[in-house]
Amino acid sequence: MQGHATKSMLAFAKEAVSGISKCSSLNSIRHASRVSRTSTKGASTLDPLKPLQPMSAIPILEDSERIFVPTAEDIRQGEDLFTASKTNEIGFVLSAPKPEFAPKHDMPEVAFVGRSNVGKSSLIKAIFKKAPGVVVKTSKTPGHTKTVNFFQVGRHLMLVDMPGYGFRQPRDFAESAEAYLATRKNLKNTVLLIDCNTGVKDVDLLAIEMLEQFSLPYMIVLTKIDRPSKHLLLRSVFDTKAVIWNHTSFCLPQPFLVSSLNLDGVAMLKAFIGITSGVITQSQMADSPNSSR
Ligand SMILES: Nc1nc2c(ncn2[C@@H]2O[C@H](COP(=O)(O)OP(=O)(O)OP(=O)(O)O)[C@@H](O)[C@H]2O)c(=O)[nH]1
Ligand SMILES: [Mg+2]
Repeated sequence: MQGHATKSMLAFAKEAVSGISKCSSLNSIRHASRVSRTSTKGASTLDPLKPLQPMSAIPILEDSERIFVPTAEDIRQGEDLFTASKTNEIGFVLSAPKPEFAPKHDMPEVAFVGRSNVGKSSLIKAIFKKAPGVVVKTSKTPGHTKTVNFFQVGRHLMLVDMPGYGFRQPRDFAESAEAYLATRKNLKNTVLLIDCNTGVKDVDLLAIEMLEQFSLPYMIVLTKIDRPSKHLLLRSVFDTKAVIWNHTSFCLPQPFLVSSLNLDGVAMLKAFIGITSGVITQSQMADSPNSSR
């Protein structure tokens, strides 16, 4: 990596929302220096990578890879963003079988992609835990989500639940999901989910290749981290990092870890989505010369 660009999270978010090329946005964040903020007590424990560090002789993330260290304020704003209220209505909008049926609006969108059964719908459901009226359908049976489903978060952004690829992938996957990823102007960030218990499979490498071809900024989120032992989880993190290092140019170097079952890591992801969508303004404080952080 030729890491010389120094750009803040705020700059990334601004670029993302102002529609500057997705490619330059993610390259900026990928090569960004560590955001120089001290995490506030309590907030950093929300990062499931942290308890794994004592088991590793080397840093799990180099400073240059640790792009996001959430503060308590980031977490608070992330929680607010995804809490339903009269002034922040959260709900299902529509299912689009093809991109031309997608809703028309000027908000940023964040898409959740991954193998069937990896936990995409469950993660969106976990993110909407404080929006109890929202129904996100999940299932033990792979191939459950068949269309591209849009969920609106106030007037701020949309989360997009995609059909899974791989086993029992919908027949029209190319015309629906792939076409959405290839063409959707509102798409600002893509969350690629990988099951930490199985690791990156060949079919995931194909998905990575596709996202790279589209020059899409994306991040990898390891799911179902409540299942493996800490040692297996740590191995999965290092394997994922190797994939990011060897196969990607547009992927965030920092993998995120989540459990939709016990909500580990979900608050951190909410804050990150808020910031990179330009909704949360934390970095204003971090960037300000008067900032005490
Ligand atoms: N233990 C555990 N199980 C999970 C987690 N997330 C999802 N699951 C389970 O995994 C199965 C699949 O979850 P979904 O969220 O429907 O998966 P999906 O990726 O949306 O699947 P498709 O729509 O078929 O592509 C369900 O049985 C979930 O309960 C998690 O974090 N921990
Ligand atoms: Mg689903």
